[in-house]
Amino acid sequence: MTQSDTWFPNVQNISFEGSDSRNPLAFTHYHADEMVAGKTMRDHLRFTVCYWHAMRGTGADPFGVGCRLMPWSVADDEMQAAHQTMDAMFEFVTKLGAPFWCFHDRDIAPECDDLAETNAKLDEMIDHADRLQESTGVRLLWGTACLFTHPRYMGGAGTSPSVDVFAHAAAQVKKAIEVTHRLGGEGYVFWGGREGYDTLLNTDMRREGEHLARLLHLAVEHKQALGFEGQFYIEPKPCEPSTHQYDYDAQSCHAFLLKHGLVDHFKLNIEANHATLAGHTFQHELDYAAGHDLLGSIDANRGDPLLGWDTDQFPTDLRDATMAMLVVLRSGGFSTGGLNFDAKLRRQSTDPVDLFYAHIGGMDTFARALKIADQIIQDGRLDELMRLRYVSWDSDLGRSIEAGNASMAELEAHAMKTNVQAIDSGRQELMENLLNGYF
Ligand code: XUL
Ligand code: CO
Repeated sequence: MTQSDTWFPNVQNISFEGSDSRNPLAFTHYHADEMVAGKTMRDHLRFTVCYWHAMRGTGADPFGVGCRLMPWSVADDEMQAAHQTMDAMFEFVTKLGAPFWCFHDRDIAPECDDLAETNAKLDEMIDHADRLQESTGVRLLWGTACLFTHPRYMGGAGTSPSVDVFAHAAAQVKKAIEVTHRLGGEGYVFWGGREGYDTLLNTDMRREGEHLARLLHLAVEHKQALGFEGQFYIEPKPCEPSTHQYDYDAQSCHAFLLKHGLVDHFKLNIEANHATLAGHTFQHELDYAAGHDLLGSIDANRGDPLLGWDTDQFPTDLRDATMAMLVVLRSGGFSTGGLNFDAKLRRQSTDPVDLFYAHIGGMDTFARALKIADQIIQDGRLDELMRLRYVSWDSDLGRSIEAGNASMAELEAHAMKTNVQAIDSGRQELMENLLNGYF
């Protein structure tokens, strides 16, 4: 591994110093080689740095333009800036010790007036990324196409009322899958940023759904033609910027995938802040996905409970992270997925070193969460209470209903002789107390 020291000259490689350390540029809990539940922390957590927030974030919000000019963005032309930004990205990820990165096509190379020129510039940056992956050992968790920033996508991409826009989106997805494949990406994400509507007055919802499914089928066909074996993911989000987004939450994505014959080709990339926007907990979305063999990857961040929008803050809530890691561990862990910090610095965090503080905090939070979740599973008291709650289903009658063998008449006969008035305690308070005991 070679490493450059150009963009963060005052930061050394971040190392594990243990929970007594007072060094803010060290890990207190993330110890990559430490074994937890049969695997290293590195292999459990598969931390990923995202290009768009980490390298391209400017602190802009709906009320103000960017207020943070990172040194790698200062250049004579767009391609020089693109090269510098990618160098800075790999220096950052290497010093942080995260094994993965991820990107949108338009994060890494500029968009030009025509698609052929845009693709050529993208290829130049993919060559550069290939070299940097080779020299640093950093790998690509997933790639994606940005189908929401350019004005042409104002009415959606796969769901645009314009067939020309649909074709442009398809071409962009085609190329983005190809370059992800070329970089050895372990997956490819579809986030339907504007695949929804602002008003039903001008929206044919049924037709738009069919079009979106068609785009996804085309992507599956192209993936197969290329021989790309990475996992496809849909990243649910209920709204923002659209009033309603079709891939609303895990359950509605599941229904969409089933309806359109796509369920064998996709898993879900669950994002914490998207879950809360949908009125769910992060744990709910993960649990739904895991329970239906759809849990693929995670965008680890958090919202602000006092703000109703996608603030994409770094995850520092230990309890939330622990509930997430419980679901991940119980479902057997990540295979192609990982924990991607789809999170951005606050507007007032203007120093490049803040990127290190932010990611170190997120990594230590999830490392602690992993250890606590493992302890909860080893200890088994919560699992036992859950098991007892359903124990009546382990009876002959329960098994026969679950197997589809019991008739209405048998159930009626059973009800005649049991006449149940209440069920055993759900033990919620006890379970909450037990949970607190692990922190
Ligand atoms: C937007 C969001 C995206 C996706 C990738 O809310 O989460 O950045 O993760 O397109
Ligand atoms: Co995301």
